[in-house]
Amino acid sequence: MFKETIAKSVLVLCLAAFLLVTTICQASGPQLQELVPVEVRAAIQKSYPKSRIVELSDLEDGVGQMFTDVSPKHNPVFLSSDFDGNGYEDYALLLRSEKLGRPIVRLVVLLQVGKGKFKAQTLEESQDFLESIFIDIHLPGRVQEHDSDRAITLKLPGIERRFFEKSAGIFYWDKKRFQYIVTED
Ligand SMILES: [Ca+2]
Repeated sequence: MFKETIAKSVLVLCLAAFLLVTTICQASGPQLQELVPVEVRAAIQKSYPKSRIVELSDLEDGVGQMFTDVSPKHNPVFLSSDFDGNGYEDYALLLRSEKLGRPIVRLVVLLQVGKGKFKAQTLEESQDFLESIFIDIHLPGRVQEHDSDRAITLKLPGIERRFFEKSAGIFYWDKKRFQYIVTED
């Protein structure tokens, strides 16, 4: 009888501990920067020492809700793909820092020029609507320019930068450099 009581108490304690840990994990969720590979974080630190990767808490609720399964493959601030077609995985990130006392967000691409060797490039700097900015992969295919007859065909995955419920455009590799096309305004 006594042994049974102890066994039951242990079981209840274990269950309580499990529930507590589960609740804490769900409440905090994954930190976006933890999804970024260490060598990529090191390259960012070197090129943008005063920046940090944008976190979900920087963004308005609507953006967060679109990315309920925040994972390395699907999140609003960090993408990886072979954007320039050289066979190495590249990375695109949103970095937050300050300029003249005001917060800014940079869209940065790290092109992998050799195994584990990165070349950083700033594609864009934003000072407004920082809570609504996010990025996504745009798969190869036809893209129509906003308010124009012009259309292009992406041969490689592009980096789509969106302002939630406002506007969108795609940075895409064209021979030797990134070009930009507005798709929504
Ligand atoms: Ca590449």
